[in-house]
Amino acid sequence: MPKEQFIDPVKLRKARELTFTPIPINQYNRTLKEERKNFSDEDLIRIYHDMRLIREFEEMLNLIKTAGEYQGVAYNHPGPAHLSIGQEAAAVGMAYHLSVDDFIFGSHRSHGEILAKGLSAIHQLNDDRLMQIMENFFDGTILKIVQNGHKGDVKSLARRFLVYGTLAEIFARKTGFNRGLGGSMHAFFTPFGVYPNNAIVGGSADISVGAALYKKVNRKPGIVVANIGDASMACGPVWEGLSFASMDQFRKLWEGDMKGGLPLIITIMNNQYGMGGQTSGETMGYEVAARIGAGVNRDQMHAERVDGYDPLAVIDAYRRKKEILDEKRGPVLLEVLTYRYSGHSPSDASSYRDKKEVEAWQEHDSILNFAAQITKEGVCKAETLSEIETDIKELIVEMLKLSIDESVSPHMDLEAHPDKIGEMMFSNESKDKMEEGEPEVLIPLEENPRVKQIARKERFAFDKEGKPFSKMKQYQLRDGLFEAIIDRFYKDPTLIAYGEENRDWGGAFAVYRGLTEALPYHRLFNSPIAEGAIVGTAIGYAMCGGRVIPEIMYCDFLGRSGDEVFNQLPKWQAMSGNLIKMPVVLRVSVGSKYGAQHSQDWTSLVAHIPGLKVIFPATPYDAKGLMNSALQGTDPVIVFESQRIYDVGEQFHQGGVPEGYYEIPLGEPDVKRKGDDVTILSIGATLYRALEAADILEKEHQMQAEVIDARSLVPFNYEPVLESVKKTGRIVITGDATARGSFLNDFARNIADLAFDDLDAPPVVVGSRNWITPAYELEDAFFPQPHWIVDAIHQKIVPLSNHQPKEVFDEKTMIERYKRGI
Ligand SMILES: Cc1ncc(C[n+]2csc(CCOP(=O)(O)OP(=O)(O)O)c2C)c(N)n1
Ligand SMILES: [Mg+2]
Repeated sequence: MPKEQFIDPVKLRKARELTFTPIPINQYNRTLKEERKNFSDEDLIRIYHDMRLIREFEEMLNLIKTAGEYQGVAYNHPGPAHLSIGQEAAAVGMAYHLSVDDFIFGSHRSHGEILAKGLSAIHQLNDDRLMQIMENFFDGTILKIVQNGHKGDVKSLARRFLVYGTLAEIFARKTGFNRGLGGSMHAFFTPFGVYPNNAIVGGSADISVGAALYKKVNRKPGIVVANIGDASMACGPVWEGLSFASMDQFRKLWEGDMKGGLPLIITIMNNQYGMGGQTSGETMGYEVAARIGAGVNRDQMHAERVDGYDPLAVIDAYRRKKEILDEKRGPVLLEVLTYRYSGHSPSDASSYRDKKEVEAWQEHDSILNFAAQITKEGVCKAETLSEIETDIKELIVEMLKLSIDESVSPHMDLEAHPDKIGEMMFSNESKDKMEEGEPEVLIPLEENPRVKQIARKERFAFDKEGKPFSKMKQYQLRDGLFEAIIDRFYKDPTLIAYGEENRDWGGAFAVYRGLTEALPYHRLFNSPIAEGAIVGTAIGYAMCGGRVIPEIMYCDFLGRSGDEVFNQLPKWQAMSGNLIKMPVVLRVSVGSKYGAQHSQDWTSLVAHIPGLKVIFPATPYDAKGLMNSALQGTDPVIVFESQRIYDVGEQFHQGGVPEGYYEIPLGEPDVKRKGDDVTILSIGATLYRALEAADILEKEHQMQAEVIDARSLVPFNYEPVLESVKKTGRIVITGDATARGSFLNDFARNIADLAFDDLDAPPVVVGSRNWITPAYELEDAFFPQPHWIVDAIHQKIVPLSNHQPKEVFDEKTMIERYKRGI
């Protein structure tokens, strides 16, 4: 809500008409003769070579998949191979003008793009640089393999490196580009500017927007290209990515050299089919996919369709579109018309299309046509092209043999190293900043109004007599989060934060109040209401080397970013073979008072996903210390915050919340109250209800409860809890998540396992009811209440004398509820 942009009713209510500019379709019309001034003979032959190599590579895989053999070499590849036979000109045309500083992202069908971009990089880099890249990559492991038996120059060695690394990855070998953990659909190689390919349709769209944001904010050279399919244009993350990429603020509100559009080309690789669904004519309504650009922004995203069967047309388009990006007028939407002869995958019987259609496209084959053109034009003789073909075939046979040779290219040995993949789930680094440099800020920290306001607050909730200070006077949980975050903004020049209403408003729950004054637009901004893109762009930003704090306003909206949180954020570190770091601290606020769609605690959902760290601080001291640790790390951390307790003061840490920097390690639970008779382990805001329960137990039943605040869900150190259970022999686990399938049960199960001999009774779970969260006035019947904990102890662990339970936990009732699914 930038106040300076006045929204004038008089102007806006006037009658007028929107007009669109024509969207070019296949407008390239230069002849090869005309193009010869722009391309040397060598260039043209190279274009042929690159297309031909991709074709052979994919045909080899097709034969391996369908006949189990290529050129007499037999192999059974059980994994996927989504081939792009027919789409070569689109890939080579794209890569031609891109440098290693230009990053491409792709889809499940991106072998061709990896090879095209890699070959283009090899052409552009000098020998020293190429050797350096090959020597440094996995300590030269791949280089050593491809050097063996190689005769020739560095570029031909690099070509072997590229083909081998890609193929070994497809075959899940530990010597592949991603240690065999990515595979066919996810292979990539960042030193050549090839960024992750994504098996989730449209998955690369919002991630690539984040990569472009990284380039812009950190003033990095190069552009970003997302190669996504025509069918992906139906996907939510793609639309959210388009919305995010084309926000007006880049041009209207960002200042100085930050003013201007994102350096991004979203390329629709339009092969005209999803798997079997025909996009134009059946499953979509756009007819020409480039039409979409017209609805996105005033520039119509400079959208056009080019003929992807002519490599020179594609090269021309990229050259022109790159110019637009250089002028900061991005983003661009480019539709590249193409066609795959190969099935969606080798098991595809092509039942959805007529053989004649495939044949008709084969008659227009880009490689054959281009070969005919260049020989006709006298660029080279047909024999030269045959020699190229022979050379490519030899290369591919040789690399195939190497990549399937178990002694050269083994699979990861998980018998000898059972935890090898486990070790790759997190990077666990500790870094003040992701890059050297001076962070851009607007005022010195001490001049910040919020910092000044906090300086006047009481950092411990109680005075010397134990009386609480007024709420306004107390240093609150939101202040703890703020201090950790603003401190990092002044340390790490790459750090940015965004989400809904983050700027000016100060975040919906006032954690960011004071940040707007401190930071330029490009470090703190309002995003569109696009939770998928909020997380997806953060993933792309982090992948490229930045640190970022995206925010989801209510936990219930996590569903909107399901793919990003479940499939992307947690997986890329391990899928990359640990080449990628993911310093994304995702803040998620758990709602209160707003009913069913605004008050659910979904900690369990994310704790279930391998690859995410999950914390839920419940005190100002823990909020600051845990947030500091999350921001110091290089792993994705989901930080849950409860709206019930943003305003609590520090009641536990004697001396109050320290003013300086300190870290609380992720994974360490904390004993908030000592006791010998029963342990209560709580998650998040339920801590305060657990403490009330402890008061009741003490006053009414002379029982001392030990209350442990989990603080973290993943990772989690069970030792302090086991220590407590050894003493008490009893444990109740409580939190606000609906009990069924919750992490509370995970805790219970593991504690039963680990402390069986010390327990007098099985661990008891007290979670929320398996209902919708009702209105605030009815919430007490839904969320665990202090007396529920007492009632559960009475009914499930030890009978309490003179106790009349109100909440029922007996077996009969529970079995009945389970039967009814509630
Ligand atoms: C979210 C999601 N839905 C469905 C699939 C299964 N699937 C894989 S590829 C594909 C078709 C994709 O078509 P398009 O985006 O045009 O790419 P193309 O395969 O044509 O290259 C489908 C439905 C998937 N991988 N991800
Ligand atoms: Mg398609």
